Amino acid sequence: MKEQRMINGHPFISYSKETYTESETLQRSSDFYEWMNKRRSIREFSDQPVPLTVIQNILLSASTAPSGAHKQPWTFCVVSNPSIKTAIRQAAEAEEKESYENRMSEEWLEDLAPLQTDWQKSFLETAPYLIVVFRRSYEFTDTGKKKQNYYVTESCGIACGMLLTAIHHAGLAALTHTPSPMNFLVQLLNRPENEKPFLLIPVGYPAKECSVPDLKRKSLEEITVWY
Ligand code: IYR
Repeated sequence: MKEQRMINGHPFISYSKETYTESETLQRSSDFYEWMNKRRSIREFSDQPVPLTVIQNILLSASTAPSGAHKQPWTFCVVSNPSIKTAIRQAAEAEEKESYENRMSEEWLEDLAPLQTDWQKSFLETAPYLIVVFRRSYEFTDTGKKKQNYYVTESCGIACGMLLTAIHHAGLAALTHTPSPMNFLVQLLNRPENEKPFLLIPVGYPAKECSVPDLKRKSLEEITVWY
């Protein structure tokens, strides 16, 4: 156990971490980029099972994310029950059909053409796990009073980024799916009023035959300004 000392009545522990030589640092940062650049969102999943412990570990990794005032304003609902997955697919497809046919602008549909998506979401039943991330805008105290969380969107976004990285690291793949609107998830998963759906992330192995759009990522020049 690390030794605690108090600062203004609050416990602190000393922190240090492994560092590397300059050449090791160069190598590690480059290797990590090469490896991260192999991550792709997929829409064709295998139904091959994934051990529950793997899902628990990737969620623990996600929850190491920094968050406003360390409130950790997220709930990860993990769905493997086939009838709940079917209910989610049916509700998502109903919304998506309406979106693709009536709600999305021509410009939006044109922008999506390279991805060749449509309203059908069979991956919601095929993927062994659906992780539904909820953002918690506030908490309830023991006496039922509302207590504010901070930077909830930023915190959940970072946690989801770390979740996707942990999924990739475990050799699995995922999709960041945002059926719109997502309110049906509140009812289907029986969530409390302080939680709002944030992202729906199917997780599993890619199908044997899995293709992804041949997208290019922006160059360093395109994404940076140096001062
Ligand atoms: N939610 C729809 C549409 C969609 C929107 C964006 I922005 C994407 O990057 C991909 C899809 C769907 O999931 O099909």
